[in-house]
Amino acid sequence: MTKKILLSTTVVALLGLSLTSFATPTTLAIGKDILPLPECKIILLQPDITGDGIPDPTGNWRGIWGYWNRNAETIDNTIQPGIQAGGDKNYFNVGHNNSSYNPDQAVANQGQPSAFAPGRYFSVFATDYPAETALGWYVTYPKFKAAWVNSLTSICNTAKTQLFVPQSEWYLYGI
Ligand SMILES: [Ca+2]
Repeated sequence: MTKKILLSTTVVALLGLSLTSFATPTTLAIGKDILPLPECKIILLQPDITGDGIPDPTGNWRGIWGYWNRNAETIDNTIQPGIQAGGDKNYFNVGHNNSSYNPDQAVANQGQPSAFAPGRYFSVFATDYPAETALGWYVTYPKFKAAWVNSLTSICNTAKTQLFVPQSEWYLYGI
């Protein structure tokens, strides 16, 4: 909101126009892509079970996600029906090459946003998935965009791990 007000004020100042001469910004501010952005993964750990004193993997990975809404407006399902979390324009599915919409909300809705604010956002939410597999996020506004967390996804740094792992478990990661 602050951003919008500042922008309008700047434009008005530059052009010497009154606000009333502006068309509604909504007509110009939408229609660009929303990009789902995978960031990194955390190999989830549990206390040592093999007896070597070193924490062991749980068998699950935690993928961290952000997004980039290139529009100047928040995009939600009033603008794009189906873009609510788990809808057919904003869903998850398992596997590297499985982009088909699965309406099962336990699969399709992994806690992603239902409304995409303007701009680029990091570390918005996390999804758990079995180690050595992949999880795809598929967003359509206006074009279909796909992204995955998988075995190739880089390991999160300490700061990001601290964001998405409860503090009581930081010791497992040596932090
Ligand atoms: Ca161990």
